[in-house]
Amino acid sequence: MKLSRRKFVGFSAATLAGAAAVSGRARAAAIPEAATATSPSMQPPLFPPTGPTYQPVVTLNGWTLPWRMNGDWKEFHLVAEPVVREIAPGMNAHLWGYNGQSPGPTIEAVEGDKVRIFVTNKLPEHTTIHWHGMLLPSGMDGVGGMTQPHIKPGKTFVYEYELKKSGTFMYHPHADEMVQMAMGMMGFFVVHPRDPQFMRVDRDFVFLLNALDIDPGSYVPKVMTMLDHNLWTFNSRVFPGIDHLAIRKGDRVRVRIGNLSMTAHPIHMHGHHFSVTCTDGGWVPESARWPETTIDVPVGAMRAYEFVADVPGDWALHCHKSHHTMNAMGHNVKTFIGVDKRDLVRTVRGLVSPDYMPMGSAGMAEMGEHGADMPMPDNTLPMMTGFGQFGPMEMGGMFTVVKVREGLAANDYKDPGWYKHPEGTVAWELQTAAAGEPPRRRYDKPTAKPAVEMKVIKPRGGHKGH
Ligand SMILES: [Cu+2]
Repeated sequence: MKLSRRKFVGFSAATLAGAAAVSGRARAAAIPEAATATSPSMQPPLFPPTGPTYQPVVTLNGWTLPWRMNGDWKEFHLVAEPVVREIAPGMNAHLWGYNGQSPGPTIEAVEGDKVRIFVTNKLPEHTTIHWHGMLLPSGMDGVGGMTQPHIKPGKTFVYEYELKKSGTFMYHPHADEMVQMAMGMMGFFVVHPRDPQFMRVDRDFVFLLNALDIDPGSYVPKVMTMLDHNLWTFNSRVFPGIDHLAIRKGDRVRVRIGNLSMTAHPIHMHGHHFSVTCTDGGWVPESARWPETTIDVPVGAMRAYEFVADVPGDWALHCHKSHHTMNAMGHNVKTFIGVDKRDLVRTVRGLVSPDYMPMGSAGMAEMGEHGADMPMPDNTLPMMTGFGQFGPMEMGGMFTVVKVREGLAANDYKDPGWYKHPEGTVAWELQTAAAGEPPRRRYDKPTAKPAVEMKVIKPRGGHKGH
């Protein structure tokens, strides 16, 4: 793992050898070291060195927070701080997050564990952490002003509780929430079942849905935006910067999706049928599940779905709100379908600027192809971008690819590249003279008269007062 250690006064920066391997000095100190990661690449799953075994999760473009044991307490250390996050190659955002990243690292533990979580505030304003969905003592719930005093800048608070239930939870501030969440402060908290066979899967992916509003050419999100965001992200990344989900054919797979944006996201996956097996309220009994291909993830909720990956190929996994699979600029581009470009150019050049370039009179697909060549401010991503093996993909935002392949090694999450389709299994172009001019036949019978005759009566002049 590419982890560097956060330096604390009096602490040495030791190399991280394993999840629970911390330096003797750190073990002796009251406060555990806080691991930091800044790479936007997915880090390998973190297997537990001691205690009950489980299949660890992988976080798209993220990592799991190492811990240490202190007696029978599992100790973690989160640092709330400003971070720089690469949204996709070509764009960095100045966000707030935890331990070097937004979203923060995933916390993993086991049902029945006693956890002690240190939270240090390196933000310019106060914060707290709320453990979303967790069953815990009221005073550990993290609602600033209500269940605890705020954590002032430079201070460290300690949260301690026992993990009563396995499942999928989240963490985020409950202090100046609109600003702090708009700045990217959030993370996952996965509690594995104590029985390693219960709800066992072969691959377990997690990611958070978040929205940012960053003007083209700028770096900091506009924190007062309520709904009209322009970057729709999985784990503060947009297509084509989002990790693909590498899966071995035959694997049982879980995908856990948390929504801490301000709008719902219908998440759709191609090629397989799945069932929701867990919400942030716990596991869904088998008798209460039904098959789906799209699952709406409401605001402030988590949905985990499972499927057996039995069909090899490249399968899209994306939000079905089509403007959520686009990047910035999406909102201000007018519809020009059917408009004659020549007239438009003449008119608009006169009105606006001699360099005006119209887009999209025959649809906007041309932007997918030429997006990267268009003049844009620095630190701005094309609205539609990305190339597959057959051409431009015309996507952005909340879009990634599930890649099911034969014979991957267990826990190998490396991108296997584009699917090699077996001969004769790809949609093909008809090459005959008639291809562009199909023979047409009217299917409906044109009627001679409209069914109901209507007479339009000219309205009288305006009402005149007495
Ligand atoms: Cu969406």
